Amino acid sequence: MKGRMLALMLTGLMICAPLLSGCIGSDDTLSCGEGTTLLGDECIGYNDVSYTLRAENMAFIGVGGSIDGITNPDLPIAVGDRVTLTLIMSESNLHDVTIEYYNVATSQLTEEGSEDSLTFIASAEGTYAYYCSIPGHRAGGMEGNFIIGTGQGPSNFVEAQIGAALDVDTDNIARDPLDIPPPTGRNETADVHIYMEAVELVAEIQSGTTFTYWTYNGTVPGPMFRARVGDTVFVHFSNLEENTMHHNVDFHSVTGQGGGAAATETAPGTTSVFSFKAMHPGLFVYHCATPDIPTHISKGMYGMMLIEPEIPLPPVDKEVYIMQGDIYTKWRPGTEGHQEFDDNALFEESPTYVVFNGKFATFTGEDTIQAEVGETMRIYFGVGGPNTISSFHLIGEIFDRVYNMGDLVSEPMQSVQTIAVVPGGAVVVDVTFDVPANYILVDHALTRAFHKGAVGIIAVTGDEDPSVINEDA
Ligand SMILES: [Cu+2]
Repeated sequence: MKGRMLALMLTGLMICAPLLSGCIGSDDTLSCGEGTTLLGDECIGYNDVSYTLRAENMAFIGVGGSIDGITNPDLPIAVGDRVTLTLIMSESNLHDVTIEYYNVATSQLTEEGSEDSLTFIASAEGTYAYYCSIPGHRAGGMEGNFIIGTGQGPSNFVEAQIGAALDVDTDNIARDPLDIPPPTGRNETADVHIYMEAVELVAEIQSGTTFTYWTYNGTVPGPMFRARVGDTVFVHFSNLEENTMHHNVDFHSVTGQGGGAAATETAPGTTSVFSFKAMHPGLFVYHCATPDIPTHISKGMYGMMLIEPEIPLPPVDKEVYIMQGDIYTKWRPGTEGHQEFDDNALFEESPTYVVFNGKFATFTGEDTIQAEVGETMRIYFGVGGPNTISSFHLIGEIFDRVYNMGDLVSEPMQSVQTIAVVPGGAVVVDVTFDVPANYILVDHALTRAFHKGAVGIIAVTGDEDPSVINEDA
């Protein structure tokens, strides 16, 4: 497509004898005169057509003429017209206009009042989308159509091939599941300061395949924080200067506007601080709530905060922090190269990856979680989502205690095989390992585990106990 467009543009610029109807040709080459363009094997004259759109609140608004004030207007064009489309920023954000079929785009604009244009010759009849290519913005509503000729056209659009894998900014995007602050050990309230940084970075989603993540503190999920009910928590939230997007945090543990999202809305290169009182105990999710919110979450912006109750949970031998998320990419798992975010898949809620701690089959190989026979493990498990419910299950074990929905005040459920954890929800499970085995963590909607990546291993070593299981009986 690119080569053909280039040829069209060049032929449009070439000058031949001005009084000819535009064409100079031999048997297999044709070039067209100024003001004409090659369509099929004919040179025809073109008109110049201009449209202007402004970007505002996740939409394109028409400026002037028949499209004035219309949201995501249809833009009619005659076949062969030379089209100039100008984008004006009506807000500070990050937007562009892309027409994938014609392989043209404006530059990505940030400043309110800035503008850029693109030009192409509408050589093919049909309906072709214009949209903002910033991840999530098309799904968020920044999409309209060029209607070229009748709008009925060839559907000869070829799906793009994946590009080469990018250099990574980190060796491992997955947060270490054992990296959890210890219990507060306090029986009175205190002021607690937490420090968070929005970090946009490239990492492997699986071996040979990279993805651009948006994170808190450089990992998925972000840090687990720990406070006690009644504490005052001071949140220090920075957005790195080199980032492209605004970010913020909605804490489910916060009582008040947006869970702190309004107070933490932060442009690249700046820091926000706010405080809240932890009114309720429980295990709470936090996540980004900057539009397009599902995209910011899917790309990795979630984590959890444990607000300990007045009567703490019984102590355990080992604590583990795991979160599930669903990721929407253009190509299926196993495709090597740099995965791109897919707005259509997000809209259809059809994730290509469903993962623990941000990565396909995390906690396998050298990242397998280790434990010993007789240990009791407490798993803090949450779903960042944005969309899929987890049917959380540990193959080969039964959860002894389940603090359902992250409720740490009620009596726990007991002897549970599988627990549903909703997006934006969490659970605390305790499990004691009776015999050695490779216990397999899954979302028991098993396509997600074995095709999309929601699988991990807890390798338990120690003495066999044939009274529990005898594989040679
Ligand atoms: Cu964000």
